[in-house]
Amino acid sequence: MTNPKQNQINTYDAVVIGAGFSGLYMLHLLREAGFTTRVYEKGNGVGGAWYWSRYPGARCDSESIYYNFVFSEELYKEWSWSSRYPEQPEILRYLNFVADRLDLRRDIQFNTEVRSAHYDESINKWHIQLHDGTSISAKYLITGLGCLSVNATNVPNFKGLDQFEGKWYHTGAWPHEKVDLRGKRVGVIGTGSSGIQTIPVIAQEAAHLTVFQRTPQYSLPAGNHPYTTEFIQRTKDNFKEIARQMHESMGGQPGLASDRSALEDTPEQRQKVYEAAWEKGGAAMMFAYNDLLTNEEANETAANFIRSKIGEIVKDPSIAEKLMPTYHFATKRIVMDTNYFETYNRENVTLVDVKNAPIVEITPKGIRTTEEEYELDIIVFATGYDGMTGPLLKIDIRGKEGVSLKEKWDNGAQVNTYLGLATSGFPNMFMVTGPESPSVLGNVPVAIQQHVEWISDCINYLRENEIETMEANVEAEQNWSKHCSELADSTLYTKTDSWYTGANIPGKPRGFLIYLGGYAPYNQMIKDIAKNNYNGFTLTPHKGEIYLN
Ligand code: NA7
Repeated sequence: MTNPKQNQINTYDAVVIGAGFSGLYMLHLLREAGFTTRVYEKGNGVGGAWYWSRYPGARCDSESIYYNFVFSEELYKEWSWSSRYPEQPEILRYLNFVADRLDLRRDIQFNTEVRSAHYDESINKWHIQLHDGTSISAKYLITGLGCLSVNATNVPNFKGLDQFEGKWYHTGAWPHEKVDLRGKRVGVIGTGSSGIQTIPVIAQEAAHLTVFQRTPQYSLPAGNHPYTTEFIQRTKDNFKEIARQMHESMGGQPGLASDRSALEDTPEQRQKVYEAAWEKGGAAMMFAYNDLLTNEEANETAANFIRSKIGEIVKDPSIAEKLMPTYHFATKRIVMDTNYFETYNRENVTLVDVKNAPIVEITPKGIRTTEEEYELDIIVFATGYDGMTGPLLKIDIRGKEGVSLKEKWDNGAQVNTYLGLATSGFPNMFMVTGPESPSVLGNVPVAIQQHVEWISDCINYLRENEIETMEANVEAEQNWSKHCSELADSTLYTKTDSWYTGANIPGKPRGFLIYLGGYAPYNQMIKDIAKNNYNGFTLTPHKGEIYLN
């Protein structure tokens, strides 16, 4: 039977995929500018990753007062955060508040998956196919998929998962109804940010918790605390200054950078600096000195300090030893916790080192490593995502001559983008926080606002100047990718396997897909490129004349 919707064609100026921070703001700006815009969202509500990541203990690792939109003073002042690091339900409420306040829902189609987006060169339009067979066409395609998305959760391919008699969940696709852990034997695989947030909370409810750890982490105390109404009022009174500092900082959160090398200080001075940063909590440790990410010796001083803290907190020295990381501090995404290491002092928690004794299979009763079988009622996969490229490659996106993004990027070759905003061969397609943009190395809503504003200004420019298509030049993107790799190679980041490098996904081509030059310099650079008639892009006017920049 043919699906009646298959013949139904709708045309928009712009289609946006995803209704998280990116999609919401993109819709707002394009609609304000008079473009017909439609957002397609897989979930039954707004929020993106915050809609799906409902695992116990899920919270943000950026400070709440910076983890919001600052394009509107009014909007900022109407919302009040309750604590320094907000929990997932509060962030989701915030995004719902934004959607309501800006009346965005009427242009968002929920419960809708975009299956494919193919560029038709004969009419310079994108044809977008939805899961129910509906076809849409649009002049502009904008991906607001996020760098880590429910589409690209990583559930390792363990033998036997389908035979497991209990229940299993991935942290990034958690059920909406409460999962009752009381009296249950729970296993958590993974000790990244999600694992470290959920482990202390699960331990309090479950009968027993077994943590399967492959790589120990330098988790830092979050130092979370409620905000007073006076403090929140002060942030509102200082809105302009806060917004300015966010945009002018290297990572979207002001006040963190140091101008000193760790090696300039004596061990005693360093100890004091690190103690103060540990006490302050959050990301302060990472920014205690300016060379922790570029100098191995400097990095090791911070790594040693954290290892000694783990040794002080965890009572059993053999468990403490297993929890001590050895990779370069902060070269995996830094993790912040509330009582993570303390959790290993509990009677009902077991730590299993699966680096030494890897998981062999999931059995009907639980998890079997090379050494032992652990019986479980629930398995939690806190095993992360196929980050950066994964969310884009899960959709069949094809550009000119039917070439897919997958063919372009997933064949072992270097991912190529221009500024992380566009990629050659895919005209009139823009990626919010795409690969090779600053994206996840900072406070992501700021990176999103910078990209969304740039894309919106760009689409306005194309309309005003009667430009039919805009496409990144091959040479410009090759230079950009080379620049990104060189910057990454000048740091310690590329010496560690992580989701930043693609090493967490078996078979994924390696590459450091984040621009490390900092949010503020990057934002200035993309603005200058725009001012310079979009240098590095080819703009083709309606009449067929070509401007090569
Ligand atoms: P992460 O940070 O990618 O962490 C995933 C964890 O799962 C990490 O400890 C991995 O160990 C572990 N893992 C992955 N695959 C396996 C297998 N096959 N066996 C055992 N352990 C495994 O994901 P998160 O969801 O915690 O965080 C993602 C981001 O969300 C985070 O950075 C914040 O930006 C928010 P590994 O370290 O690879 O040895």
